[in-house]
Amino acid sequence: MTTTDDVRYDDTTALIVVDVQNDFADPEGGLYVSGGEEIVPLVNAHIDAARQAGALVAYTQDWHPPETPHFEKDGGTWPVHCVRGTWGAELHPALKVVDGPVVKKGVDGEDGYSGFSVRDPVSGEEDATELGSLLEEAGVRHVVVTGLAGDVCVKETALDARRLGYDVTLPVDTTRFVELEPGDGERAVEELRAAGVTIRP
Ligand code: VGL
Ligand code: ZN
Repeated sequence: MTTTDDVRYDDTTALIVVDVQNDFADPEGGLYVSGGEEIVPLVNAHIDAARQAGALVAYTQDWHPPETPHFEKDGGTWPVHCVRGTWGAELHPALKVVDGPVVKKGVDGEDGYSGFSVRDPVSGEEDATELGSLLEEAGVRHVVVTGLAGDVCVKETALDARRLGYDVTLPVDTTRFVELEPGDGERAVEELRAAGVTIRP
């Protein structure tokens, strides 16, 4: 077992690194999350601790087609970001990428807020990604969620992990918030706490 501050890793734990991509983590990115670049070394420390303990490290990547109702220009919410195959969709160059699955979400134009599921923004139809079965096959019981953004994809991933019955921890210093509305970050943390997610400094 290894620890990074208050988070423990062992071989029944998975670290899920959510959307540490240029569009979110680089100030030049299409949907830059303020301070996003600051988390990269902290996330890397968790990746090291997880690896040393034999924990699974899984990454997610928001991966949109050029046109999708996920984008404001096509009737949705967000500025264009993480278009498949572009610089903005690449994992941040300073992120440590170790052996482990990389799960792409939103590939068919769905909203892919949670790493575990995607949802058609028009019909509302939901579909699972491969992340759930990957964790199940690996015998995972504890999940640590990190990355971007804390009030969107990190939140939805953590909530889904709770729904699936995992013990979930969010080291909150390893995320940053979009704050589409002021206060969204604080509300997200409260919602996660209420859902039984352990929040670590
Ligand atoms: C995200 C907004 C839109 C995220 C993805 O990764 O948090 N936010 N798509
Ligand atoms: Zn997106």
